[in-house]
Amino acid sequence: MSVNKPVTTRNVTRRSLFTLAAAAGVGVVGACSNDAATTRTAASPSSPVRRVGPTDPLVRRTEAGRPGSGRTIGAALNATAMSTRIGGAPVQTWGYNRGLPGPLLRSRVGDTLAVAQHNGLPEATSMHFHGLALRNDMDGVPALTQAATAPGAAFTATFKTAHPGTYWYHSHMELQRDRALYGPLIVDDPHEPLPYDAEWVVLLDDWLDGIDGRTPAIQAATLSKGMGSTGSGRSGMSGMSGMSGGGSSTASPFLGSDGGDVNYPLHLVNGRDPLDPEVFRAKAGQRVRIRLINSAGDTAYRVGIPGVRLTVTHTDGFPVVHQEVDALVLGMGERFDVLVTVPDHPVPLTVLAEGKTGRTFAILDAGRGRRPTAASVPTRLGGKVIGARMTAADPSVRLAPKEADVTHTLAMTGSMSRYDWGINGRRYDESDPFASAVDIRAGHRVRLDFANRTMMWHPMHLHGHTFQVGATGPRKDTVVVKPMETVSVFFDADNPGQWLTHCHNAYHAARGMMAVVSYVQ
Ligand SMILES: [Cu+2]
Repeated sequence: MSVNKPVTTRNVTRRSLFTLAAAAGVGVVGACSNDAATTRTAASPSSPVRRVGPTDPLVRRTEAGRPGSGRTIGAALNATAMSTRIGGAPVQTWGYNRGLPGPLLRSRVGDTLAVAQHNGLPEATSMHFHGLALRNDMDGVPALTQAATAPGAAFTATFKTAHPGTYWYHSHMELQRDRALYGPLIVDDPHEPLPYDAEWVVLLDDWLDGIDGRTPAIQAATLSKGMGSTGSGRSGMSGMSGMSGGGSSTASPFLGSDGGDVNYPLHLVNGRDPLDPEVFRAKAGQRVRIRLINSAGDTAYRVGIPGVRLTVTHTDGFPVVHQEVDALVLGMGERFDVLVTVPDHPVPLTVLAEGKTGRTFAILDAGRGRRPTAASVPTRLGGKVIGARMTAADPSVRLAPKEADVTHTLAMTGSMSRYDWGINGRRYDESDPFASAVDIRAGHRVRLDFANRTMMWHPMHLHGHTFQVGATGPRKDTVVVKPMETVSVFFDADNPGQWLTHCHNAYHAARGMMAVVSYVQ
C-alpha cells in the first residue's frame, strides 16, 4: 500500500498510518505513507508546503539518473542474538550474521547493492548505510524513510552506490548500534587513483554490552537520570592492565574539556580486544591502505603507529589533499583512509580513547621480530596530530563557488545534568518528525550552521549528502563540533527526500539530538 495523495488531515498521525499498514500486512516501504504530507512551516507560515517523501517520484527519478553498471550485488544481514568472546570471556550481544563486526559489504561505483535483512531480534530494527548518497526510501530511518523491520520480518534494501569510498552500515536504532549491529561498506572506484599493495579495513568500537551486567539500555537509563544525580555514567570497571577506562574524561584539543559520557570497559579493533589483538600481515616495504572507521557509541579515537608516518588520503570516503601525519583523531561516525609503508618489524596500530583513559591496539606485522603486547603499547601519540577538519578537499571534489541560497541554524542544545540533548531546543520525536524540520529545495546550495550551545562536543552527521566544511575544508558527512563552537557546512541539494541530521553519539541521538532536513516543493 502506498498513499500517494498528500495527507491533509493533521490528526492522522504517522504512527496511526503505520498501525493501519501493519494491520493490512503490507510491505514496510509502503507503510511510510504521509511522506507527501502538507504542512505549514515556520519559514512560510501562510503557504503550505509539500514534503518530498521517500516514495516520491522525484526520489525514483533521482535514483534512475545515477550512473549504473547493470550489476547487482546481493548480501544478507541476519540480525540475531549471538555470543562472542571479549576480554577472555563469552559475551552475549546482538549482531549481524553472528559476527563482530558484521560482514564487509562491497560494490563498485554504479553497482546496485541488494541487502536482505532478516530481523531475528526480539525488537524492531533497521539498516542505515552511513555516508552514502542513496535513495531516500532505503536510508533506514524508522518512521521517517520507512517503517522499522518488526521481529521476525525481513526487508531488502536495494540501491545504487554512487560514490567510491569508505562507508559503513549500522542499525538506526541508536542503542542497538552500541551492540554489534554494524559493519563496513566499501565502494570501489573502477579507476582507483591511489597506488597500494594491500588494504586493511579497521573498525574501532567502544564496548560495554554484556560485560558486568551492562547493556546499552541500562547505560542509557543511567545517563537519562542526569550526571548530577548519580555520576555513574562513568563508573569504573575492572579492566586489563590500563587498557580499560576507569577514570573520568580528560581535556582534548580536538574535543574540549569532556571526552564523553560513558566509561567503557573495553575498546575493540575489528571486534578484538587487547588480550587477543588482530594481526594484519604484510611484507616489509609494501604500501597498505588502512580504512579507519569509528563505529563507537561515545568515544573518539586517536590513532597512530609509533615510528610510521600516515599519509592521509580521504575522510568520510572523499579525497583530501594528501598530508603526512603521526596520528589522527576521529569522532563517532567519521572515517579516514591513510597509506602507510610497512616497516620490517611488527608495530602496534595504536588506538587511544581521546579525552578518556582507555586504549587498544592491533598489529601490523611484516613477520620478523617480537610482536607488541598490551603492556608495550604506547599511552600517548604525539607529533603531528590532526582531525578531519584540518584537511582540505581534493580539488576534484571541492564544491563549485556559489552563494548559499538558504542558511539554516541547527543549534545543539541540552546538558549532561538533564541529559536532554536536542536540536533547536527540541528533542526529536519520531511520531512528529517534522516538528523541528528545516526545509530545503532541490537545486539549492544549502548552508547549515551547526551551532553547539552545550558544553559537550558532538559529531554531527547528515544523511544522504556529503557536505563541505567551510569554503575549502573536506567533504564529509560527519563533523566534530566542539563545545560552544559553530561549524558551517555547505552542500548542493541534489538528493530529494527526508533526511535525518543528528549527533552520532549513540546516547545523545537516542535522547533526541536529531532533526530532519526536509526537501519541500
Ligand atoms: Cu552529541
